[in-house]
Amino acid sequence: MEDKKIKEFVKKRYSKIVNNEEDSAECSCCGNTKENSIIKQAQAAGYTMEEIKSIPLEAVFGLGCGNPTALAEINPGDVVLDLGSGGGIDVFLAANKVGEEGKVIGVDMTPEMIETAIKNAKEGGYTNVEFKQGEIENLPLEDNSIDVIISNCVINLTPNKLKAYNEAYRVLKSNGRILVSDIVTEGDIPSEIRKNFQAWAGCVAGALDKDEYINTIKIAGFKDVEVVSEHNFTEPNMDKRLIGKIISQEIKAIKKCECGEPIESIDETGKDSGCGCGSESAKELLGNDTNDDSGCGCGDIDYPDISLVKNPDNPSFFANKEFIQNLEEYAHSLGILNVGYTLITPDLLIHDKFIQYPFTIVLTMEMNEDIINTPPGEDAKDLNDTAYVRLGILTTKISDYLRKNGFATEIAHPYGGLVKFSQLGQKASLGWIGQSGLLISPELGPRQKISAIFVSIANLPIKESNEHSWITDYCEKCGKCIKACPEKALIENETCCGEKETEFVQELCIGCSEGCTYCIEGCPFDQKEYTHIKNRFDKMNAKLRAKQ
Ligand code: B12
Ligand SMILES: C[S@@+](CC[C@H](N)C(=O)[O-])C[C@H]1O[C@@H](n2cnc3c(N)ncnc32)[C@H](O)[C@@H]1O
Ligand code: SF4
Ligand code: SF4
Repeated sequence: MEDKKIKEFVKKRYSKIVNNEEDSAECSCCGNTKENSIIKQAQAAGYTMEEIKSIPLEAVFGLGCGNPTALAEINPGDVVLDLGSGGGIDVFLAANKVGEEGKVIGVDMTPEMIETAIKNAKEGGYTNVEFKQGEIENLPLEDNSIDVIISNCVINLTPNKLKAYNEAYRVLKSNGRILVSDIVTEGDIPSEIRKNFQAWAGCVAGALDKDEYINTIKIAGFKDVEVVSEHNFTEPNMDKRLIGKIISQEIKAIKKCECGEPIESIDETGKDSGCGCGSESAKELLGNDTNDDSGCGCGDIDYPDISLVKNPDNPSFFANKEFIQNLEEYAHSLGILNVGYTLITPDLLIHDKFIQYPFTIVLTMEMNEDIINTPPGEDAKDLNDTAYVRLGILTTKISDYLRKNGFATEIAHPYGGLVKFSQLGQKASLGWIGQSGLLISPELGPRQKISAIFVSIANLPIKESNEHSWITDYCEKCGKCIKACPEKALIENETCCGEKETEFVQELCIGCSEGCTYCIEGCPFDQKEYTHIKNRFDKMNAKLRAKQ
């Protein structure tokens, strides 16, 4: 589903709710059902009758899944921001807490919601509230200007949750905190529900798995991320397949430096430069900080371990076949396409960092159609970054699985520059590096992101041979990626002995800074099946040999 279409659908749905046009029988959560009155729905979300009576009744739509102001420890004088403020329920509750010296700002993308909230504020005589139309992924607010952020059942609706949390981080002051009520999932959600717009607008399809949700907040840079409360979300009309899998959570987190000290300065891009201790936050690592000339954040840097599971004190060194099989099944169930095994050697390290265990598990994940079909630019970069975050999260999950089973691990984040992933993939026999510089695998061609886990398992099933080396000869005759590159970052040179040699001018490549994928799209291995290409190439070579 395209991000823009999702947003339009969500916007339409919430404008219909304001105008009482929504067929609420189809709503799955975050919506008022025919059976439940709005007040009952609000009480079920956690509001007391006293709280409901203290604000304009027209602000209550029964759309929340928690009561964030009750847990956000809002103080008089605070500047509070409500992400996706709807009719203003939480803005008005917070306004009663911050008093006249404080202020509460509500941001919502649906114009009808904003109009209703402004009307409610006027009629309720509120002077310390402000409502702004805008998107939570692009907040119409200054950096470093908010003390407390609250949000109630909104972030699950955005297709780009990392962007929303990055924005929340940007506008928060140092030591500012966020308290979010939101819907998350646990276990598999049927894919037809995931793809359904109605289910997205009803808060289910867009909801992230609970571990991924927490990791997303951490990657945005937040510290002390904590689930304050959680309960199973059910309602009379809920699809039976979802029962027990939809969870309403209240999560709090703080903006502070890794070392626990307040952040001292924010630069012009809104990125914190820490407290001066030199510690790098996950956000800094994924942000625009870069040591290469490509203008993106990839390479050169090591990533912090954001795993929720500690390494075992006395790790195991041997795994039986059944465990390896279960591990691979688990990885595939998460969306990992290939799992390969190899030993890391010094030539594959980009940096001189000590890695305790050389035994390496290499993981690949597909770069989906959306990334490939979106032309270079901001949207493509977002999609590309999201794929890195997703693979980072999956890698962490697989590492957690290993740790829980007694093995010690260390993660090489896909966006990081700890090791050379394409070469590692080749060494693990997952494919071969083509002239584009990318690993080409039978299953995905060049269209993959790669990550790795170093593990204490000394008897990994490492393959001795690599059957894909013929790709070098094929590339010599192809050269389509060179022609496909609009930036002339791939150039064909002739060596002194008349042979062709490809040069990669990385300064010209907009692959990371703009999410360019033309060299992937242009590659025959992206369009045709590996065996088909191999068979034709073998036939052609046989013919040539016969002629000689
Ligand atoms: C920094 C970086 C970039 C930089 C610079 C790349 C570079 N150093 O040359 C820029 C921004 C330009 C870039 C662009 C892209 N990148 Co990049 N990038 C990385 C990163 C983070 C580090 C690579 C690195 O610095 N290596 C260190 C140097 C010293 O190694 P090296 O021996 O010189 O070898 C590298 C290159 O020089 C190149 N190379 C070496 N020899 C030759 C020869 C030729 C002819 C060519 C064309 C390339 C080439 O290949 C190696 C891998 O980058 C890796 C992740 C990782 N840790 O591996 C991803 C990674 C290599 N990138 C990846 C991808 C997908 C891309 C892009 C398609 C962008 C995108 N949409 O994601 C483009 C493709 C450009 C291309 N044709 O190679 C994937 C490749 C997956 C695969 N199938 O192999 C990786 C592995 C990320 C991942 N986790 O999946 N990238
Ligand atoms: C489930 S309702 C919750 C409203 C309110 N928080 C409450 O508890 O009553 C979701 C609200 O978020 C808004 N919204 C959804 N996605 C948004 C986005 N990306 N940016 C800004 N607002 C968004 C919708 O317009 C809607 O008003
Ligand atoms: S990612 Fe784009 S700019 Fe970079 S080498 Fe490939 S086609 Fe060229
Ligand atoms: S486009 Fe052709 S030359 Fe380039 S990597 Fe793919 S097969 Fe090799």
